[in-house]
Amino acid sequence: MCVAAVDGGRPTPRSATVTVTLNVVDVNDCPPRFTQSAYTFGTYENQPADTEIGRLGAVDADSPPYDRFVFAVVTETPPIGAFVVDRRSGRLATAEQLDRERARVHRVVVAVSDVAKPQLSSTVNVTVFVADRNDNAPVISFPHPGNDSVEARDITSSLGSMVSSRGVEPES
Ligand SMILES: [Ca+2]
Ligand SMILES: [Ca+2]
Ligand SMILES: [Ca+2]
Repeated sequence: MCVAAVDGGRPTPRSATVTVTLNVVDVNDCPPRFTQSAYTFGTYENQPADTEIGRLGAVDADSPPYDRFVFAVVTETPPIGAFVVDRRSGRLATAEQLDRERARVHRVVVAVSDVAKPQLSSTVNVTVFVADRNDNAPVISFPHPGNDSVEARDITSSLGSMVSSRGVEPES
């Protein structure tokens, strides 16, 4: 930076210049920010714990050491503790098997906080959709107890014999 000083002398003002070097000392005034305003991921139900759901990213505009940050899960809906985020890498994974018949959509709020004082942080909404697997046996709702299942089998077998008898007797 160059600073000039000019006096008010007449008829000719006198001036002098001096070069000033400013060392700006950084302070922790920037919170870490997620690289996306929101995240949406999909996964299948019934996968083992520690299945990776996705990766969260963040940046902190401060210079070291004020640009270091860690991730943490803040809240979950439904609140069943089904997700865990790696503090350092932002890897979001399951903490247990997911059951689509229990919850098709999970909403997770994740925070990223720097490690300085005062500590600054940001949060982001993560939506996880759970895709279906065929993990439930069909439930027989008909016939009702009573019951018509024997009659249905009889109809099927008699239709079968009618078809085969027609097959061997083309004239009928
Ligand atoms: Ca910071
Ligand atoms: Ca299931
Ligand atoms: Ca299922």
